[in-house]
Amino acid sequence: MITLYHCADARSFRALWALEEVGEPYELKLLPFPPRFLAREYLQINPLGTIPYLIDSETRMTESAAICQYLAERYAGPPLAVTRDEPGYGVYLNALHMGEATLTFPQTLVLRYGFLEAPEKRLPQVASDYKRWTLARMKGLETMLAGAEYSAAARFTVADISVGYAIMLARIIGMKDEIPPSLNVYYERLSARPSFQRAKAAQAGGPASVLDGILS
Ligand SMILES: N[C@@H](CCC(=O)N[C@@H](CS)C(=O)NCC(=O)O)C(=O)O
Repeated sequence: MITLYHCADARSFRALWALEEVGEPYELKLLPFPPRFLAREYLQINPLGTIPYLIDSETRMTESAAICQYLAERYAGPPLAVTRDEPGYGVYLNALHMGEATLTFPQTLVLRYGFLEAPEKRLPQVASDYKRWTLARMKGLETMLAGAEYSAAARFTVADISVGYAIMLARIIGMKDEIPPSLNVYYERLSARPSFQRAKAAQAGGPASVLDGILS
């Protein structure tokens, strides 16, 4: 049985959503955020202290986009994954990694220096610079999508989970009205999927998320 360590609405949501898409049974371990401080024993399991952490037999994984790729390729295949023989393969991998590396990473600086640090340690300049950075990348995403329903191969894949989570986080931290409207339409299409709804339901009732307090 697959085990996933998760904090509500954090990047591990990608893994939870992907698990719901593939339909493989799993055990969900809900942690308070940040587990490094609020669940110290978790460091014995994942020395990085970060979530997600996925265990599947001998396999241990800590990167949300890689977990999506792993679950799709190991347990589902097409249509959820794009195979290397398909024309959309490169675009698929690009979107899968872009969701985390380009679209989510700058948001963590907005989150940390705009919301999570104690007020005296906040850095408004960093928060506003990385907010602008994020919005510029979101504009680039809009151009890349060019009105398509999905990010690759003209169908829903785990690349959409990766990119969709980045938009979900942007909306949580107050950028909903600043990101291009077409990205909100794209996100609403993704989040209407039963798998997304099941993932949200699965995390309900766990420890409160640090993101709860900053919902805009
Ligand atoms: N690149 C990794 C980042 C993992 C990560 O940093 N997760 C954050 C939550 S969104 C975390 O665990 N932060 C808590 C900490 O650093 O103590 C991924 O995509 O999964």
